[in-house]
Amino acid sequence: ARRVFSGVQPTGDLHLGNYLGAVKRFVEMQNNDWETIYCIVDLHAITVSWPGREGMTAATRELAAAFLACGMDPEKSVLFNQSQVPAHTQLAWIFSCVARLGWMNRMTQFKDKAGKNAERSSLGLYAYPALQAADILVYHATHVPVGEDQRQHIELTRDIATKFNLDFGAENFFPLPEPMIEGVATRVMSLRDGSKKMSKSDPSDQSRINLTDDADTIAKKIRKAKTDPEPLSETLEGLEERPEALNLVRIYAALAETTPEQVMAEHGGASFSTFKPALADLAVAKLAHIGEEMRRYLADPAEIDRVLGKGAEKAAAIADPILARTYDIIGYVGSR
Ligand code: AQP
Repeated sequence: ARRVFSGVQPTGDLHLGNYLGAVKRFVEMQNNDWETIYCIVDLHAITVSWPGREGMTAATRELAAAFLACGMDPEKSVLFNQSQVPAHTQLAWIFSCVARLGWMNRMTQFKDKAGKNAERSSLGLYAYPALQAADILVYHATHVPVGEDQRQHIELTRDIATKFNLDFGAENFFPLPEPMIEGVATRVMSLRDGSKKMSKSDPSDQSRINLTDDADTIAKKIRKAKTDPEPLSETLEGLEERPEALNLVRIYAALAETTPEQVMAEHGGASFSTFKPALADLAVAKLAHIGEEMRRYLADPAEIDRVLGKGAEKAAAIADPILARTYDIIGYVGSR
C-alpha cells in the first residue's frame, strides 16, 4: 500500500517555500489516488516558543484554512491537528528509547534552531525528530513529501524503524518510509539572499511571499527581489553561479508547472525589468486567490474545528491499532 504522511507546523503564515515544497504537492498527491494523511503538527510548534493560548488556536485554524484554500479536501485526505491523536506522543516515547544520543547530536536542524545557546534549548527541540518519526510511523506511512531541509529527519526515521524492528524482533513491522523530495522547488530561497532558504522565522518579511499577501504585496516583493545587474543568461547552465536569478527561474517554473529549461527557452536573455513583471503576474494569478479563500474559511472557525475533529477521529482509527500492535510486540501487560 502507498500511504502518504506529512506535517506542517502552525508557527506563522505559510510562505511560497512551504507551498511549492510541500502543500501544493500534498494536494496533487491527494488527487492522484494516494492515501494521504496531513497533519498540523501543533505539538512540534511549542518546541521553540509558545505564541500564547489565543495565538496557538489562531495559528492552527489559519494553517487549516490555508490547506483548505490550497485545495485540500477533507473527504479525500485525513486532515487533523496532532495533539488530538495521543498515539503520536505514545509512540514518540518508545522511539526516544530507540534513537541513540549520537544520532540526535548529528541533526543539523537542531543545531540551526538552537544556535549558540544549546544549553538553553528545550528538551522537546532536541527530541523533535523522534516525535516526527512517530508521526510518520504510527500510520505505517510509506512516503513522505517534504522539502530538502527535512531529508535528514526522514533518514533518522528510517534508522529508528530499522532499529526498532531489529531490537524488538519485529521484522518488517515498521516500513522504511521514502522521502519524496521532488520537483524544482524543494528548496525555495529567500528573496533577499540566494544563499538562505525562504523561512517563516526570517525577520524580514521582504524575504518571503506569504500565502496571505494580497496581489499588490506579492507583485511588489517580486519587483524588489534581490538580483544581480546582468540580464538572464541564454541557458540554465549560465545561472549556476547566480543563486538569486536561479531561484526566480525555479519559482517561475514551479508556479507555471513547467521546467526551468522551458522557462529559459522562453525568457533566456531577458532583463530583470521584463522577467520580474512576468513572474509577478504569474505569482499573482496563482497565489492571490489563496489568501482570499483563506479569509473565507476563517470566517467560520467552528467549521474548521469540526473538520479537524473529524479528521482526528479518522487518524486515530488508523494509528491506534498500530500503537496497540507495537505495545504487544514490546510485551506490555494489557496489550495482549
Ligand atoms: N524554503 C523552502 N523551500 C521548500 N520547501 C520548504 N519547506 C520549508 N521551507 C521550504 C517545507 O515546508 C514544509 C513545512 O515546513 P514546516 O513548517 O514544518 O517547517 P519549517 O521547515 O520549520 O518551515 P520554515 O519556514 O523553514 O520555518 P522556520 O523558519 O521555523 O525554520 C516541510 O516539508 C518543509 O520541508
